[in-house]
Amino acid sequence: MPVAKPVSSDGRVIAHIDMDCFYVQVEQRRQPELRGLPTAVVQYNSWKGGGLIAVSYEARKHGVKRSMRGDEAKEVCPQIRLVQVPVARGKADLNSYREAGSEVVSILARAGRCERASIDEVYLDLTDAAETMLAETPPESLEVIDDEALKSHILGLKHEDGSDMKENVKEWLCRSDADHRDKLLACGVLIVADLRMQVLQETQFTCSAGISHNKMLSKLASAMNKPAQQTVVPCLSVQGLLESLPIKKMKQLGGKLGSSLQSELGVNFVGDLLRFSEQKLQEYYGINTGTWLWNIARGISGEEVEGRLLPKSHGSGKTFPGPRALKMLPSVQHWLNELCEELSERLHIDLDQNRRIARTLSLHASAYMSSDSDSHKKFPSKSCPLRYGTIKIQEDAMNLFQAGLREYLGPFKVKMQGNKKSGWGITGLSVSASKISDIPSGTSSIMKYFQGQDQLCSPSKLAKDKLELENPCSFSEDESNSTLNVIEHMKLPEEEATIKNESSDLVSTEYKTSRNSLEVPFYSAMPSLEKADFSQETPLSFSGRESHLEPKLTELRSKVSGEESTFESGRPASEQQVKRNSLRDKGTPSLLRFFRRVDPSCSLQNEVLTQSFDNTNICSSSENSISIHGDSLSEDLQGKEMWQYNVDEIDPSVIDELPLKIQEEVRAWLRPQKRQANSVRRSVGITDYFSRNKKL
Ligand code: DCP
Repeated sequence: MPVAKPVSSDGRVIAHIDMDCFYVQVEQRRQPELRGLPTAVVQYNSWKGGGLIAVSYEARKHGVKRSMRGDEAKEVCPQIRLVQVPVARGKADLNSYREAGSEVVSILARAGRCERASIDEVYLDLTDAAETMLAETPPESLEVIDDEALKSHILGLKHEDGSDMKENVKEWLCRSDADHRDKLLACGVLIVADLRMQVLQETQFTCSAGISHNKMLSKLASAMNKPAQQTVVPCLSVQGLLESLPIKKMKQLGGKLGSSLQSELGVNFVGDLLRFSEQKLQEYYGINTGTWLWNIARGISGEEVEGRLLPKSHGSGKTFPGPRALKMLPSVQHWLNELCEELSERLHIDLDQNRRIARTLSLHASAYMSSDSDSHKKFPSKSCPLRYGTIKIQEDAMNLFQAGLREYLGPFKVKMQGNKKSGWGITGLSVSASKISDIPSGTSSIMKYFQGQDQLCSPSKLAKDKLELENPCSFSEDESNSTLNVIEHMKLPEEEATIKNESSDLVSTEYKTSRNSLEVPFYSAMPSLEKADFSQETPLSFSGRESHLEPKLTELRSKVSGEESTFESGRPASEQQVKRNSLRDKGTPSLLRFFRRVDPSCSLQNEVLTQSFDNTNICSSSENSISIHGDSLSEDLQGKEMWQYNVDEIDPSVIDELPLKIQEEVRAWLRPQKRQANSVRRSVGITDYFSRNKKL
């Protein structure tokens, strides 16, 4: 076996904290009489007693496993207490678990950079805290070491027969001759033990932890000794740990790649990878995967702790096992509506509370074909740009489902509509919203939305926008009618609005179908120049009279005229500049778009009431329309330019989609209108306002 390169460690101290049997603990806190009893939480669904989703450690001792259903659990452990998850909308309501997870996160985040990895898992970068402790109160200087820290498991630490384990640990923690990295880890041990105690005292929850120099090793370690314990991986123990770690236990190697490593290369343990050079691994699996494999064999992982306290995505799903499988489109529609309603609610809470927007809507389903019981074909996951608003999400999700179903049924000659006796059956449905990012700071008020937006409102820009509007959507795969519908009502003008195929087990990986797809969502129905954001990561705002807008306009023009095809690779320099600028000017899906999309012809006719806000004026024009202008704007547009829109055109549902603060402002302008309730036309969505052909 070749000699391994030394394990890389940059001296960081990373902890992975994982709650123990989390849902059970939440239920036990709610019902303290369950504490200490074999308990499991079951899904909402009475089939065979419901599926177990969390099992207490007392129940595990009796052989109860998460893969069991309630009835089986009772067979192996008759005294087990089964608690059903709370229910809302006919499905599991996980809010109490999410909130409990947030309680824990808020405690852990006190200690260092904190990444919420799942509902009950957190990564912490404790490097600074450990460095500070080492400088000020190193473990060796402490008279008493906390008992919880002394109970730590230190990988590779030998315990002589009869030796006191806690004494050994204390010795390890307090070694004055240890290498600096191990000294930092020792500090990490004390910090994490203390944090776990705080979590217990403040929430009544226990958790387990792994402490090492990187995320990968810490995650492995946290699972090694559960519940309510912590495990440390000193540098010198990394190789021993990986040598005996089954390849499938490693994150990301549980699936096809792990199987391939076993069958193609005979790699059964992570340490077996040391037999292969980096080049060889690259030949087999490509440059990136090859290098990644080479690194993990040595315990190297450079992944940063992200500093994110909020979830990366939102999802809502339900299973329909056995006879509950959905076999008709209307029942799928019913459940999708329920799921989308929940998703939409959570998106709005996220928007209101955290000022975050999601950009991608995905649909996943599991299905079977009754005419072909041997088929293992997977229902293809689909995604599209996310539009805010429950009805829109529901429509889009249904269209994604139909696109997926059409593809799924492809080889089978089965009717889409479904048939109760034979045909297809849906055993699981979920919708998720991902690509979530912050609305940039500085947009807390509607005023900020309008500052420096001048160039975008010039008549020439409006003309260009018009071109955008008229530019049809394109598709990157064969479109079904339903697919087309999704795109049509999204009205994503210049982009390749695409329903993306996703492998169900790689749901949240790349989303690079469309140059604008990530920019679409918040006001996706509002075709606007901002959509010409060529970056995939960041929405674009126009925060001033910036010269970089010009290349953007040029891009747009060329795109509209068909000169531009793909942005996937080889970006020209000007385009890269645009991207850089767009990143710099991280923008907001702004209400401004709402206003400035309106055809200039819809100016108001009646008297104008003016309210002043800082240097920007919002002019409410009595009954029919509102104009907005700013000083800076006026300058550039020879003092004439105003954004105007017709109050009659405001759909209350649009207002509901705005950030709360902005809602208040808009509602204030509209108040006089309400008295004229009959004159307010209710349309179905934002798109309706912006139809260029609409008669105003
Ligand atoms: N969960 C779920 N469905 C699954 C797996 C988990 O709903 N298939 C929920 C219930 C769990 C919670 O997520 O309590 C956290 O999952 P974990 O995998 O971390 O498992 P537990 O926390 O239940 O147990 P452990 O102590 O083994 O981590």
